[in-house]
Amino acid sequence: MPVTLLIFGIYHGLMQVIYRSGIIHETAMAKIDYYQGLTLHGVINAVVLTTFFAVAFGHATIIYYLKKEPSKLMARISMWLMIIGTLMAAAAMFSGRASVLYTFYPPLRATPFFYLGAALLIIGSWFAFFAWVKTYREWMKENPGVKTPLAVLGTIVNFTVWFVCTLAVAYEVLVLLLPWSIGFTKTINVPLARMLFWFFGHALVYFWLLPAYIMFYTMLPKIAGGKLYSDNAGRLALFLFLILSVPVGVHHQFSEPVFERGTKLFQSILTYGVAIPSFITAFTIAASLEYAGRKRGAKGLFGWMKKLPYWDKNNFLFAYLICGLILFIFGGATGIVNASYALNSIVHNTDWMPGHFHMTVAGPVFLAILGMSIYLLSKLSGKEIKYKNFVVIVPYLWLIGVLIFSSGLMWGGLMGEPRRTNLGMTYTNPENSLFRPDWVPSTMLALVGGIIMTVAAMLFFWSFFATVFSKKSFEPHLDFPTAEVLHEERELSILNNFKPWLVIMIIVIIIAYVPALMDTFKYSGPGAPPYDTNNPTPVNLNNF
Ligand code: HAS
Repeated sequence: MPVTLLIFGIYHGLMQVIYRSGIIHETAMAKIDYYQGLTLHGVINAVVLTTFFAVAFGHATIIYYLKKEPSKLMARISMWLMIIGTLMAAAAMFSGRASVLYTFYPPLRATPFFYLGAALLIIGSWFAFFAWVKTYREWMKENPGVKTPLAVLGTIVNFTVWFVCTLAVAYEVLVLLLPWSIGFTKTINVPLARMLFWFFGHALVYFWLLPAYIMFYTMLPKIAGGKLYSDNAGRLALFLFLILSVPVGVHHQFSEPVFERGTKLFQSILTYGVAIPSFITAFTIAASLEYAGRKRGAKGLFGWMKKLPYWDKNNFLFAYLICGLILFIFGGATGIVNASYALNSIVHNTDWMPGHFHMTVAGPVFLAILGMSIYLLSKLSGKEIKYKNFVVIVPYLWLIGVLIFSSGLMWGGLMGEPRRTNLGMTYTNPENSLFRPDWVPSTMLALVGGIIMTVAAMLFFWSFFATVFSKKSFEPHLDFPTAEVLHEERELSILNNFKPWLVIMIIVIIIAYVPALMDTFKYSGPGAPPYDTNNPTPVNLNNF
């Protein structure tokens, strides 16, 4: 279902570059308005696809590595809640009554169905998590003293972060947005709603990322032909994500006057901190790949890079994971630019930002999702993958597309191009008095990248759906390539015990967010009535 919806998500991505490069000067295409399309693009790609994938991959890792099956009833409840929620939100977006983008900032208002749908999607994912926790606790009782498998540790860390951060957005949706959208409350506290959203919003990006990290640590070294350089490093990185993913949300709000300097400074420092587990990962995975390359006969300092199985059709996961890692070098570096308060004031709300996040969420995250989806589809349905040549070309085409696309966006961003704006109506329309000729080359570059990305996605869909509709040719089974560890490391109990990390997590969140909450109450202005995307005056509730 999410891969089918992704067809619309990708189409609206293509439409973005077409609108913005000034190829068309319209507010809508095929009766879908610019902001409606952008909402569909963001919600389908960044929220629906990622959440469904994380839950499906989580089920698979728990079952495979613990050799125990969590409650089927809970899994079914989870699946149906997520499906019903997605259908409600999709109906709201397709009918044009929820053009509020994936951040759904008030005072933009959507129909209550959109908020309810989003809440059900999230609550559904909790059910899956609760079942895994029960299974994991049973496994611990049956296996005293045995180290938690790294993939399971990653899944539990990821969903703990998800559960904690979604509590804030559930409060925002159920207590603030829903009653205001229905008309029970007349106004909303905008700074409070935005703060709650970003409490969730940055942890969300690591919720997207960690399934890919699980693959980098537990599978990539094996499929590269080597071993994992350090299991302890992987555990440490995952636990650091547990404590640092949530208390950094204010770095999305550096430009907002509602937070005092101290609040921003503290969360800025923590943001540098949350880059550390990714640096650990960069080192550990590069070392694992170097070992694999040398085992394949590589010589010299960088010779290992040439010896890796880039084009092996029967080992296509390697291509997806390595292309994601390469993109993440640039995605990570631009993230650190964003985290720097002074530089943030130059790039905030410009095209730089989608440049950054397409090299992260549309980089390692998206490629890991695509690769693993078709891998699991084949294994679990017993069907051979069709058009394997396409499957192995897709990540390289996508990598080239994203590099070109993001370069165009970041170049434009540094010249002041705003994000989330239909530039074709004004700035990239030579007929308009606001025309900016200097923004034409950058938006054209983004267009070229966007077209290459679309071609890559079409090749993927071709192969994916050809496989879905093909005949079963072997017995379905669940199987993951699992890397051995290079060194037998000293076992550290702190790296196999959730409790101390959970306590630190709670303390750091309190230190970071109590001042943020106090600032919000201290400086919030009067509440806001609801607004519609295309209208600068408040919505008349009776006409909505
Ligand atoms: Fe970000 C905004 C800071 C990571 C996603 N980010 C966003 C938004 C999204 C997003 C979607 O501080 C926009 C939200 C919106 O709509 O407004 N981000 C960071 C920092 C990191 C970071 C410090 N972001 C991510 C990840 C994302 C993501 C991951 C999605 C999955 N981001 C920000 C800030 C903002 C922001 C501000 C707000 C800006 C504003 O003003 O609005 C760090 O976690 C990054 C650390 C990463 C690294 C890279 C490590 C490299 C690795 C690859 C190694 C390669 C190998 C291959 C081994 C340090 C692991 C070698 C082999 C060969 C053959 C070459």
